[in-house]
Amino acid sequence: MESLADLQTPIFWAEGHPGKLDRNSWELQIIGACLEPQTFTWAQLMLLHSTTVDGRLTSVTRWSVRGLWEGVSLKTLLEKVKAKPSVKYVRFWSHGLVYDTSIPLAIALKEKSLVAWKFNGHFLSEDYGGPMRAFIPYLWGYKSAKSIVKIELLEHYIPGFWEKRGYTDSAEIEPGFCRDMNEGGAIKQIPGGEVLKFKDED
Ligand SMILES: Nc1nc2c(c(=O)[nH]1)N[C@H]1C(S)=C(S)[C@@H](COP(=O)(O)O)O[C@H]1N2
Ligand SMILES: [Mo]
Repeated sequence: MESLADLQTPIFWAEGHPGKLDRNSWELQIIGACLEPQTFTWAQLMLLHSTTVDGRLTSVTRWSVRGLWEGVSLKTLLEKVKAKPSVKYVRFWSHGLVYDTSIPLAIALKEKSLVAWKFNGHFLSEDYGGPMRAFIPYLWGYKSAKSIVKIELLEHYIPGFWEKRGYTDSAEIEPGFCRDMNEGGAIKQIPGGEVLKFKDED
């Protein structure tokens, strides 16, 4: 099955490309409003119950790519660290701690919200946020932070990299036209994140 590169998915790095990243020594720290903050090594993450979801990454710049995303659900990770009942938002931090973004807890707990490491069976490359990235298909792509090293559990909202620069805090996907990368960039309509065919054409 096709990789993100095969589908010519655009590569976004507002903070600059991170260069080569090492999967085996990667660590993901979870801190903030929880009883048992923890740093997960790559090996520890691989032992967790993984899940594969069919979902779309849809950018506010109007392209969308669908595939099978594999990783661990945020719900599982939040249970592991014993998130406090006071948690309201989940904040992702990318490698280098320049790019961050936060999502409401209710979205983080949905079944397709992941820390993902594979797309269509291929490990994510550095271009696409490897070794691991947030995958939040319910919201615009800027919430799906790439190459994450830290997750912070917040009691109050903090605007992230793009939110401070004018993108909405809610990142609710608005209906409209966008390019479907699974179909060579053909223009389609997207109500609520799922790209549907425009009109009745095939
Ligand atoms: N660290 C980091 N994560 C990021 C971004 C970024 O610039 N830096 N761009 C976001 C945006 S706007 C989108 S649409 C998706 C794009 O993912 P891709 O570059 O893997 O296609 O990543 C999101 N995550
Ligand atoms: Mo985006």
